[in-house]
Amino acid sequence: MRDLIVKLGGSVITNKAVKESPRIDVIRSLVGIFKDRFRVLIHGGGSFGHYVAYEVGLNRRPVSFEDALKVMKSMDRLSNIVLRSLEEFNVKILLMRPREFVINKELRLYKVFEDVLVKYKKRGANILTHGDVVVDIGRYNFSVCSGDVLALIFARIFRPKAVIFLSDVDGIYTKDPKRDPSAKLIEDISGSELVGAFEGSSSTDVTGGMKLKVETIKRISEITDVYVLNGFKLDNLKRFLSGDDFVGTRIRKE
Ligand code: ATP
Ligand code: IP8
Repeated sequence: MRDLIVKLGGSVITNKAVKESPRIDVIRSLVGIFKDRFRVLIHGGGSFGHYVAYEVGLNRRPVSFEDALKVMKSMDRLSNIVLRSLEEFNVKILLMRPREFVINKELRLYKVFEDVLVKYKKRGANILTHGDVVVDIGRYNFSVCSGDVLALIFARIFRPKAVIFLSDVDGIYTKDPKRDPSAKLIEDISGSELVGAFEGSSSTDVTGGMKLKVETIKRISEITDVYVLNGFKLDNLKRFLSGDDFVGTRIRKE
């Protein structure tokens, strides 16, 4: 049954240390594992969008259409790779780019043209989408709409059984596990407790990025269960899908 929204994190499907380096085998394996289960597949930017975004100053200063387009083209290169994998597995899926249905204001989500998404849902479409550059009606001209925010937008419309985030670590920890060996994996928690776990922590390791991710996850958990799992541990993902014991973070719907 197609009852999931899955976000492939940029940390999994690309090598973030090298500009525009996709992990094609990882993408293929993940598409193979989830191909019959996702209704909406989302991917992040990793070393594609984020690199070029940094180069042109996106989200830090106003950018020209030409610079915004450079970031869009970078995301297109990655989404074309994901799409090719989906085609190899014969998945019937429609690519919808957020630049065509989202507007931001001062870096934050302002408007979603939902009607078209609702209509595609009613007609049974499966959707591929990705973090993107969108028009910003504030000072910046253009800004980023992240894949995490897209997971929230699509969860509201598609009402999936669960939203799955795949990253390069086992789930959400009390602190950044790559920097702090005392970090503990949070296994089962509600959305409001999760935000508290971060705010209550004296850690300064939690980046703005992670904080924003956690806040978005909290909002999704008002709609459905959320799981954060390691996208490299394929057997663990298979166990998760077949209802067996798995390692990861479950954020319970409240
Ligand atoms: P993208 O935005 O490109 O899609 P992503 O969704 O895969 O990327 P990142 O934004 O890279 O994810 O976040 C994952 C990283 O966050 C991990 O590699 C981890 O080191 C870091 N991180 C920081 N704090 C935490 C934390 N408390 N728990 C888990 N990971 C954390
Ligand atoms: O990796 C970012 O999407 P994310 C997309 O999901 C761009 O945050 C354009 C940098």
